[in-house]
Amino acid sequence: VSPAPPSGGSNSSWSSFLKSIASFNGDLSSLTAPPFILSSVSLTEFSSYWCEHPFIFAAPANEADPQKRALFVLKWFLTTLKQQYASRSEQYGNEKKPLNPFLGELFLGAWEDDAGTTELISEQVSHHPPATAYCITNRPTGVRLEGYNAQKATFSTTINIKQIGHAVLTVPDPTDKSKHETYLITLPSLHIEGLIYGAPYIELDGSSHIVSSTGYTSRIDYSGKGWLSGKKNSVTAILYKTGSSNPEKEAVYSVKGQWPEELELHTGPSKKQSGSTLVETYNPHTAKSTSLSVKPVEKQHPLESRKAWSKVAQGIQDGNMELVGAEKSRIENAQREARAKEKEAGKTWERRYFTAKKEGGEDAVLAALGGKVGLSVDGDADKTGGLWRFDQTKADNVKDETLSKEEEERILTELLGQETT
Ligand code: HCR
Repeated sequence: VSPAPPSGGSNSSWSSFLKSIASFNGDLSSLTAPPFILSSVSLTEFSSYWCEHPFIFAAPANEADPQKRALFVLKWFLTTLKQQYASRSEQYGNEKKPLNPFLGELFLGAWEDDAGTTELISEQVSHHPPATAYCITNRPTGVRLEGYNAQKATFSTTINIKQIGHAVLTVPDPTDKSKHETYLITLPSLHIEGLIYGAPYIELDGSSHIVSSTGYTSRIDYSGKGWLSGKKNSVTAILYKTGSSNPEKEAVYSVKGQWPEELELHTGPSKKQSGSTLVETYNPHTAKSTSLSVKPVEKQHPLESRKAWSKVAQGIQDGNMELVGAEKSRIENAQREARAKEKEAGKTWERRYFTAKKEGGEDAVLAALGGKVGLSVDGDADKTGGLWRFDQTKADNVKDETLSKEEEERILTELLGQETT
């Protein structure tokens, strides 16, 4: 099959891109992609994909039955997959390469829907290795998701990506607000399909898990279109009592479908089981989604993603690669210099909203639940620059902060390499 480029690209640049992938060194940020697959969106924005439907995110807090709460958490997780992994290919016809965030980059916003206000804080907490941390809180219910992730890529037939990191969902107990339960969430591996046809898209691989402090586990199995059978972006999931010796048979709920298309939620191990009833059919095309509100660029902090990358984004949109290259280099050089200065002064960059657990320090959630889903107690800190947790004290301190003109100019010049007047 002769490689066809995505629309807007040329055959020769797509072919040389494919050739360069074959000798790819595993660092996704170093992948030199042709202009037509460059996205003007930074990876810090991807944290918002956890909450396309805030009312589904907050729903467990209003359910008194712990087993149904666990189902609601599974349902919410499954409903995030479409935006996380298929939104670019649906919007543009192909996956795109996002901007590689700089250390300290922020993406902040909020959703407003029937569940009230849900806030998003996303921060690039590590550059080498690149890792993004996030915290999403539904204000009225207190449901909170916090997590961090990095990617490790390898090449074998195509680009395969393992996600390193995890997420923790905290749900206040609706029957006793002084208590809360936690759900530890592992992240699926993925690979790029369709490269040879010039229409790259994501396929999820293997399994991921959600294990709760209330004694339930969900196992989610992903598969794609095989040579002879199978459908693209397929998923099955079972929810069972943690420790069950035969989860397939003893599942209390099960799910089947294609994550960007339709999902069927049933009671029992499978739809075919006698006595199994359909709980819900979820259709992402008709489900109400809410857009994230982000402050206008003029009102953003200089380290906020859309403000910091605005010139690069403009260049990508206009196809002006000279501008893109120059503006990217400006930020990268300024960042390199800032790190060198910090090193000289014996300082490290202070993260604005997150703090890494001290090396060897115990994390209560990982200690209690990590072993059940194959996560180590150190949260793979060596591969993500730290075991990152949201720091409420830091967040409270920056809440009322107003930047002076001088401070803003200092950030622009010293951290982003911009000339100010
Ligand atoms: C792999 C990927 C960057 C990482 C993206 C992650 C894993 C980031 C965290 C989100 O919560 C989930 C997520 C979703 C994305 O699907 C995944 C991206 C898909 C492609 C992108 C590569 C770096 C792009 C490679 C370029 C291709 C077209 C050759």
